[in-house]
Amino acid sequence: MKAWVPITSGLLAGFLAATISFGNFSSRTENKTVSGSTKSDAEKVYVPFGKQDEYYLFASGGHSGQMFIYGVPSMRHIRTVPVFSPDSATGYGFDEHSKKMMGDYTWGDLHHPAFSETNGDYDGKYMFATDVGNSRAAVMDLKTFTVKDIINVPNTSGPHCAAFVTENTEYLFLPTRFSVPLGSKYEPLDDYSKKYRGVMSAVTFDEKNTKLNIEYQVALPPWSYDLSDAGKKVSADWAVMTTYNTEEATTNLEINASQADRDYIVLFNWKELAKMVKDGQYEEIDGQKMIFPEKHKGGIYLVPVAKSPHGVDVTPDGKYFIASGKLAPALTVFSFEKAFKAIEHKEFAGDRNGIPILKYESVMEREVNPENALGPLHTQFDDQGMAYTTMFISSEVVKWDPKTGKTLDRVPVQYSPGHSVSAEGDTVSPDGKWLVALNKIAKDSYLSVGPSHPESMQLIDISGKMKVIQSVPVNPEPHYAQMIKADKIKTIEVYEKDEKNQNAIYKQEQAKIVRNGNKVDVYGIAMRSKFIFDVKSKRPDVIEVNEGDEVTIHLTNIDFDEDITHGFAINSYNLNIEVQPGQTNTVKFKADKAGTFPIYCTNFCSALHQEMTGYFLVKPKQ
Ligand code: CUK
Ligand code: CUA
Repeated sequence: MKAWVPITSGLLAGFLAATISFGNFSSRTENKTVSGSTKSDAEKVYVPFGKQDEYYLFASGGHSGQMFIYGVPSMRHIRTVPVFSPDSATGYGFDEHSKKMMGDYTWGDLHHPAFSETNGDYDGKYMFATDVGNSRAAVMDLKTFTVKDIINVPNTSGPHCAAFVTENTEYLFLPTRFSVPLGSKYEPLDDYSKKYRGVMSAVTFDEKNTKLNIEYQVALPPWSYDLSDAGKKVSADWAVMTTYNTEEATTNLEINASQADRDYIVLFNWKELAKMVKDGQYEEIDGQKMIFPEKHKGGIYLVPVAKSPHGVDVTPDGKYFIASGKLAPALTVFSFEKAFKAIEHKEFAGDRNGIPILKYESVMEREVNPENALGPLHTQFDDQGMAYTTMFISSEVVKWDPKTGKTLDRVPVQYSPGHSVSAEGDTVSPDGKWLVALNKIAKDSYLSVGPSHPESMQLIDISGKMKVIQSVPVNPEPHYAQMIKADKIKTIEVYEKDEKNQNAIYKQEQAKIVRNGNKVDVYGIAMRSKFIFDVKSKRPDVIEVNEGDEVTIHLTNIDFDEDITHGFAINSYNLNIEVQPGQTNTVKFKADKAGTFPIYCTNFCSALHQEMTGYFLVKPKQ
C-alpha cells in the first residue's frame, strides 16, 4: 500500500493543519517572488473601449447561489446571473416562473458549472449547474442568460460532484457529496453502512421544452463523492468520479475519513446503465428508477487511488484520467485503455458492496510528484495536451506533461487555488492561451474591506512561460468556471412577440383589469415612460383592489429596443420584477396590507424614468 501514500502520517498531520488554518503564508512564499504585473502585461489584458473580450468566463458563485460572468482577457465583471437564490436586481425569485422554480429555498451553493456540448465541444447553448446546499440542478439558456428550469433531486443530498455532461449532452450526472437514507427519511447513524447511500442521478435535458428530467439513479455505497468528469472520444461512454470516506465514518470526518490508505475512483459506463434501466434492472424508490449495483450487476467499477482524492480530470484525447491527491503531493494518471482491458480480463482485487475493484497496477499509467508541490486539487489542459494542476497548499499552478509526468513550469498564485480554468478547457480541443486560477484566499491583494476578503481570480498567460498578468476580486465563491469563445454564444436582442401567450398584450388599448370575485387579473403594459394597467380608467396607471384580494399582474414590456428594460415595484410590498424588452412577466400576491402604495419602475429607462410611476390602492375590509 505504501505506493499510494508517499507521505508519513506525521507529515499528513502537518498538511491537514496547513489545510485547515491557511495559516502559514510565509513558508509558502519564502522561496518565491510574488511579483506584480508589468506595463507589457497590462497591454495584454487591455481591451479598448469599443472592442470586446475574446472569451466569456462563467464562474460559479458558490454559496451566493449565483453565476458571475466575466470577460477574458480584460477580467471585467459583466453580469451576475442569479440561479439558486433570489436577486432583487433582476426580480429573480419574485416573478411566478422563478418563484416556482425556487420553491421555499432562498439560498443555494453553486459549485460546478458545465456548458452543453456537441461532439465534445462547447456549443454555447446552455449552462448547467448544481446546488450543493439544497440538492438541485438548474439549466440556463445562453440566448438570454436566464434560468429556464430547476429540479429538486430526491434521495440525494448535495450533488457536489456535478454538473458534468457527456459529449453530446446525452446526460448530466449528479453524484452526491453526502450519503443519506433512501427516501430521505430518518435512520440512526449506527445503521449508516446498511441504510445510507450515496446516490448518483442521471439527468436528461429536453431542449424543446427546456426541462430537466431525472432518468434513473444509482444507489452507490455510503461514501462521499467529490468530483467527476465525463469521458471523451475513446472513453465517451464512460465517466469517472472520486470518492472519500470509504471508511464510512459518521463523525469527525477530518480524522476518520482519512484512515484508510486508499479510496476509489468510480468508473462507470453510462450506456450500459441506460441499457440496464431499459431491461427493467432497477427498483422503484421514491418515484425514481434506482439501480442497486449489488443486485443489478455490470457497468460500474472501482479503481483504487491514494487516500482522499479531490479532483479527477479526463485528458482532451479521452485516453487518461488524472486523480489529484489533496492530502498528498501525488497525482495519478490512469489509462482508460488499461481499464477496459482489466475489465475484459476480470483483473479484479475483490469488490466493495458488489462493485468489482480493478487492480491498481492494471489501470495506473504513472504516479506524478512535482517537486515540493503540495495539495493538488484540479487539472486543466491546453492545446498541446499539457496539464495544469492547482496546488492548494503550496499556492501555485504547476504545468506538467501527462505523457511523461515531467514538470515543465510553475507559477505562484495568491493564494490557495481551488480550481483553475483554461480556455475551452473541458472540450476535446482546448485553446491554450489563457488560464484563470480561482483562489480561495486573497489576503493582501486588494484594498481591505475588513476581516473577510473577496476571493481572487488571477489571469495567467500560458502562451509562453506562465505568468500571472491580472488579478481581480470576486464575490464568494467561485469553485469552478468555464471559459468559452465569445462568438459561440448567440444572445437575442429582444424577446420576440409571443401571440400564443395568453398573458401577453402588445397594444396599449388591450390593457385591462379583470375582476372575478376576490381575484384580480391585471394585463398591463410597461413602456417609456409609463405603466398602463387599465386603458379605460381615468387613471390608467392605478390598480385598486380590496384588502384580501388575490392579485395577478401580467406585465409586457412593449419597448422592442435592445437594453430598454423596465422594473415593476410596489413600495412596501416586498415586490419587484423585471420586464426585459419584449418580455411578459407575471407576479402573483395577496393584497394583505390595506393602504396606499406607490408603484414605480426600478430600472432607469429614459429621461422621464422618475415619472414612470402609479399607485396600488388597497381598500381596507369594513
Ligand atoms: S470543489 Cu471547490 S475547490 Cu466544490 Cu470543485 Cu475543488
Ligand atoms: Cu421604465 Cu424606468
